[in-house]
Amino acid sequence: MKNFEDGFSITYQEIIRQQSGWKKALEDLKKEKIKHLEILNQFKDKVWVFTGCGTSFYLAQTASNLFEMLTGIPTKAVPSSEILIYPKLVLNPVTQYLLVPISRSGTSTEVVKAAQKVKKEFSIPILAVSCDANSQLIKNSDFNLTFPFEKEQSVVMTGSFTTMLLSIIHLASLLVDDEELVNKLKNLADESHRIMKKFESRIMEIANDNNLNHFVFLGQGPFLGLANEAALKIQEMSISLSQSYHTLEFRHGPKSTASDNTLITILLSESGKAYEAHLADDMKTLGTKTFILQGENYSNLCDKSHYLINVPANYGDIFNSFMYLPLLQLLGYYKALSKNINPDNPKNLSAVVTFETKYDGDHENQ
Ligand code: F1P
Repeated sequence: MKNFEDGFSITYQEIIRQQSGWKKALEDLKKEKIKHLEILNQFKDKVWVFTGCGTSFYLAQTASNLFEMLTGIPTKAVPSSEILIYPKLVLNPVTQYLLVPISRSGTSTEVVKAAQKVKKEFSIPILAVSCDANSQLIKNSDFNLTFPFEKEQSVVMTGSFTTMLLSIIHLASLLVDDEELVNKLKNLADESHRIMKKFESRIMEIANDNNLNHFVFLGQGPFLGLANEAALKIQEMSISLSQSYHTLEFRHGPKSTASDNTLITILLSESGKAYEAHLADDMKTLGTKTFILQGENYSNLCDKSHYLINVPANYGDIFNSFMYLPLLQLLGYYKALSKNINPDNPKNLSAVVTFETKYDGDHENQ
């Protein structure tokens, strides 16, 4: 068995193979078009509640914004634990919902219990999204989005995030009669892989700046979920201090912790790029280093950033997540290597989080 000491990393392999996985998933999802359109038509007048745990919650945040931007269907995103603990803050009695639990394994305790609780106590239908078509979550659901997926051996989620997100974008695209959207979906995997390989050395350069030990990731709208995920990745893989916020929120207090050991990464959006670029320039006065990810058609809004990666023009706020995230996953991976930490074996973590509870569905067992 090859291992980290031999220079092999399963996490790295799973990061760089993810785009080929997208192609396989899309091919399979296309065959389910009729079934998926039926789901959309049955629930397009409901509020779609996306939920998950850890990385899958950040995926839920990103997916809910992108799904609503594409379809106009109202959505919200909550951690599955909130459904268990404060269900009435998530689900009100006058609104009709569809629950969309998201889980790589389909077995994390909170997400499985949340789906059971919602179905049993609130009679809300479940559309589950998982990389494991045979998981408990899928078996307990009314509908599902599953696809062929090479099971991840790594603890941290990488391609599972982007492939499950892509399955949700594909579902949304069925409601949008837009040829340009279909073409972007078709070209996305090749373009993302090209960008990932083109800028891998730039990411290594950033990760090897040993003066940087505090990482802030900023994003608005669908890029907040991505910023949260990027912060978690660098924490999990490299045991580094990281924070994430709505981009413009950073000025309102959190910037007090910024120093010349800080790297502020801004995931620029089409909608907010002027505001976000201005913040990037502001931050330079704090002595921090800035790393901007943006569409190349955003022109030189951030010509003062220390690090800048331009992704292909016109993929915009719907698809730039798929350009940005593989690079941010590599940042966490190479930061781990720079600290001689094995990203395949994150401290205190397991690939799936399950635990026994006193609670059995809707009442406490004494
Ligand atoms: C999600 C999760 C990840 C975490 C780690 C363990 O599990 O908790 O968020 O980063 O990889 O698994 P799942 O419900 O998506 O399987």
